Amino acid sequence: MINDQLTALGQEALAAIAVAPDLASLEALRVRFSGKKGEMTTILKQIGTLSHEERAAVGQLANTLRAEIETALTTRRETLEAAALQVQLTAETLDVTIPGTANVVGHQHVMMKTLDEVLDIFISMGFAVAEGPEVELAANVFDKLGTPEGHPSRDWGDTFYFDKEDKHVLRTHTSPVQVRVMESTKPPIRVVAPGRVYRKDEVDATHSPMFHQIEGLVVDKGVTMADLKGTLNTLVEQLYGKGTATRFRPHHFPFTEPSCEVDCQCFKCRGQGCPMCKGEGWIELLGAGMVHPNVLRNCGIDPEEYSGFAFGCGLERMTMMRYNISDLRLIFENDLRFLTQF
Ligand code: 2NM
Repeated sequence: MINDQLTALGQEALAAIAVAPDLASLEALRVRFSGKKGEMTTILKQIGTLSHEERAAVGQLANTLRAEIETALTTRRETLEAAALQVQLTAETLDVTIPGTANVVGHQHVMMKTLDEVLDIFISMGFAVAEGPEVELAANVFDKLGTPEGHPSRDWGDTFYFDKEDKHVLRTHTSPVQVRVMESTKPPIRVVAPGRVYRKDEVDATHSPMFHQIEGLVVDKGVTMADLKGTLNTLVEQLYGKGTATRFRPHHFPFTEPSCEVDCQCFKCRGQGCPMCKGEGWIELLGAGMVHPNVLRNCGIDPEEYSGFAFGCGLERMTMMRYNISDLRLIFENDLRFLTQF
């Protein structure tokens, strides 16, 4: 009687375990058939009503069935776990051979490359680098530099004014930085001032209302035009190679006297004449001169005691020559097809 019950239970259990659809139902079957409070235990509670011999036989059958059920549970669990793993592996398939999306890493702008090269040269000669505001007092941009009210270079058509009183302007050159240095530093002074400057120009291949300059200033006792020539010759030789000739032509600037423009021998044709230098053999590089005594005085430096030289140069023009760029606008358009070439 109990044997029959056990055998039937065993068959039912094995049949159910073999087709358990998932691990949760399998666990439910384990609890139901072989758990401590399971159906097997319930049947075996009747064992007390049996004789000694019958008990042994029932006990043996119960042990056999228990073992069969355990084995079936284990087998089914392994099958279900393998299937679950397979499902997970398929769902989480990762193709490590697909090329990744690389981060785009930027690089230095071609004009800042030129600036760094030029700064390195001046720093090696003992110059410091100075900066100042782009919105400046007209006094620093014009008055103290020998261009009083009414001077043509202060024209409304050329300068971005900030207020009706004309007291503030977008600086038209970086000379106000040197003015600030002279006002705040006792000579000797050796500085270069790179930065943005603004003029009311229409955009074309060689003009932009915002461009960059680097200007320089040396003030000390006994500074002469020879120091100016030596310094600028060194710049040209460092940029374009030893032995590159320079040419100093007389010129006029309001803030220097005497003033000059400095040409360097064409670095393409070495002075023979070519399209780069328009057949001249020379390329205009910068403006320079001995700082006007009135400018020194306006900035709190006694021109009887000190003298100085200064120079100024456009960075875009220099970059265009250095990297053979034909149109200024390319420098500002930020087209990566252009920028990544440098
Ligand atoms: C130039 C040409 C010549 C210049 C003068 C000064 C200052 F502030 F010392 F007076 N800074 N830069 C200067 C002189 C600039 O640019 C073409």
